[in-house]
Amino acid sequence: MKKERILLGALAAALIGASLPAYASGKTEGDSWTSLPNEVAVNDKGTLTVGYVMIGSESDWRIACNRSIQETFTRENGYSLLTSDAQQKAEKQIKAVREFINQEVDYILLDPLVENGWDASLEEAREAGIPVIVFDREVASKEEDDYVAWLGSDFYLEGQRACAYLKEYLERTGYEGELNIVHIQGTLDSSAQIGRTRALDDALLENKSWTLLDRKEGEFTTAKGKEVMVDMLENYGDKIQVVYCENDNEAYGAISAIEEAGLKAGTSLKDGEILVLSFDSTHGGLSMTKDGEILVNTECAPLYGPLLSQLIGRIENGEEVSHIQYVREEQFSSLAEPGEVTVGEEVYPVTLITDELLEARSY
Ligand code: GYE
Repeated sequence: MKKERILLGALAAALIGASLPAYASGKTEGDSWTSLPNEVAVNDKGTLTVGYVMIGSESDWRIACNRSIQETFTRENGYSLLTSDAQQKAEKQIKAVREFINQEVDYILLDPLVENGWDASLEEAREAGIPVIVFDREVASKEEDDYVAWLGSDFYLEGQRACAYLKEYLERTGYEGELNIVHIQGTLDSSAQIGRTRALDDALLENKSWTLLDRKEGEFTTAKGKEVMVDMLENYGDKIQVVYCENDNEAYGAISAIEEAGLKAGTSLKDGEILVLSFDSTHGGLSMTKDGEILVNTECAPLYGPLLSQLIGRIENGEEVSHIQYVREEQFSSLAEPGEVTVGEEVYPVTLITDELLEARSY
């Protein structure tokens, strides 16, 4: 992807034009919404040292996210990037925050594996005067002074859009019977899991004919997604009509288990095909959505590097930054209808996947 570069000095002017529009959602009033930009803010005032507390590399989404940060925070752009890979261990992340504090970095970028357990280390960073920017997943506390800013997805809304799509699909195809769902969850206590799970729980309460047969943790990986799907197929066989996967990698695993069981993942429930719902919309996930193996793919945007560098630019310039900022996302399917879904009062378009769209997806 070609990146345009803007100098931090010129950033303030650039950002005034691109001020973040308000966007109706279920969120607190005053929270901002933005799209992930391509522009990297170049720091020309001397090198800034940034410590990135990584989660790991469990999924295609995560690999794309890590790469985006590594490609943004380069020497050339005025940064020295230190990274610490927690390999999915919450304790390792807390240790990494402390190490970055000891190293007196200028900024800490924190993508928290889980929401809880952050109070002490965030307080230590605050006492050391090191700004922490939390992004992607959330920490439990939203207190103004626990961290400088949070940027990420509205995971609950993502789940609501997925469930709204399923409901709309059933109505349009005239399906009126009972619906048996299995659910593969992401890493427990991660924001992405919490939001997407809560949305399904709410939809189950609302749609009386939907039954949750089983729910298991798939850790956001292909291997675990497959393992738990094999298990659920053994227990429920062709009773399963819908698989709600909390990311693309789990969907790859689930689909491979479905095929190995001699069943078919597809878009025709009436023909006995299993409907797979997924999140992320990576190249692999979108390609399976285009082929109809995934019914609907609700996007979760991973390329945070440029937005994080812009935010640091604003802070360096002494500008006010939004404490909470949500990223706008899309939803994709290979079916022309439904072309939109409604959540609350809001109507969201569903994009039909084309070859061009797939080609343009860099991750
Ligand atoms: O959906 C999944 C990943 O936190 C949004 O984590 C992220 C999630 C993403 O491993 O693929």
